[in-house]
Amino acid sequence: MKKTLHVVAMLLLFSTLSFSCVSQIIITIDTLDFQVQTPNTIQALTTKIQNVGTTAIPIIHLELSGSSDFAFSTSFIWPTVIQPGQSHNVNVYFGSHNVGEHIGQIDVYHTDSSTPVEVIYLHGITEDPNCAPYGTACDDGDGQTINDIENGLCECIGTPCPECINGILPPLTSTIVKLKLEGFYVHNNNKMRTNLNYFGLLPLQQPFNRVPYNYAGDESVTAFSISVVDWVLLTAHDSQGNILKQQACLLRNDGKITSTDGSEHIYWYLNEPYYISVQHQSHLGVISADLSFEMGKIIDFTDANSSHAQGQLKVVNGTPLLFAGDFDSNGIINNLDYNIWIQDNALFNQYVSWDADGNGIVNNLDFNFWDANKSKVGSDFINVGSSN
Ligand SMILES: [Ca+2]
Ligand SMILES: [Ca+2]
Ligand SMILES: [Ca+2]
Repeated sequence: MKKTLHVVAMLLLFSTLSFSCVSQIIITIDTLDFQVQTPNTIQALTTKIQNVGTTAIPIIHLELSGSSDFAFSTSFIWPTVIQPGQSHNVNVYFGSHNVGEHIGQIDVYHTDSSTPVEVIYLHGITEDPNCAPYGTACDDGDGQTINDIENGLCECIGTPCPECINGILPPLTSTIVKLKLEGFYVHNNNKMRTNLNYFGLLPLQQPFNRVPYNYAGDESVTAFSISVVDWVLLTAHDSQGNILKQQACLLRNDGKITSTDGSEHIYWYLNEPYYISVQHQSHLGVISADLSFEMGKIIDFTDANSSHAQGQLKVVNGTPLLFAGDFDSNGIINNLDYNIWIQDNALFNQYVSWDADGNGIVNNLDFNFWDANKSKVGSDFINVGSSN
């Protein structure tokens, strides 16, 4: 049987650019994607190495590694110098006798260096004639991937979409949240203390990956800006209180909550209006008064006139504050919290949930916050889905 051989060029990532300030080289395309419909065909693509700097690039050479299904040639003889503004073509050929996925790379070296200064990645698929052609729409059965297509090897592959629900990206909304913690609040300057940050006690990874939060997010920072007070956990709830989404965020000393990248807008991909609750490890959580589905919705728990203050906040000298003293973070301030404090009530330079005033020291001052607030119960909604 005679088959017609088609070469289908799927140049998927042709717009990708690679920059390097050090080498002053641009490789026009840093990933070359080939598609070969059947075995024993050859496909050629060209990439370009260009000196975009103002000085000559030292003598360099190229090395091909990985799959034997690739070969390359250049438009001039190596080694050489690439002058400013000059560019040179690198021709890459792909062909295989074997059905399958093939990966290789071309490393670009300065001759005086043993590590490549740039890399051209190569990717090819030799399609299996018995499978659906590459690009055929399919369903990989995963609701958190989109644009699912056959890869020519009888596999359905989707593009990761962590925010997707049932394979559809919901609308984007955002909230801006502000609050003050009773224990951390310093009335003299209307800000919260940043001792935990100043003394290097704050964990770089989000701290809610424990009972009762059981939040497994991977939020982290490499360093804290000086205004950061502590971590807080934001949760979007549906009208019944069920958890829709969660995000570990940072509380600033002025009361604003930011994402780990510093954004005051906390973004949510959601299909329905939602409440926002905020939890802090030594304070009772709070939840917004109304369902919202508004971009940039401001939820200000520091506004004494806000309906959010109804019973959830403690107004001290006119300033609404989250109640301190929930040392086991379960939404109720009671004897169980006292028991935690009494077991370990003389600590120094520690990050613990029974340090109610957030100064890194556990002592009677932390007990006093618990004592003033004991028997206070937080919103039921906040504890839906937690394991307390
Ligand atoms: Ca999918
Ligand atoms: Ca408690
Ligand atoms: Ca303390």
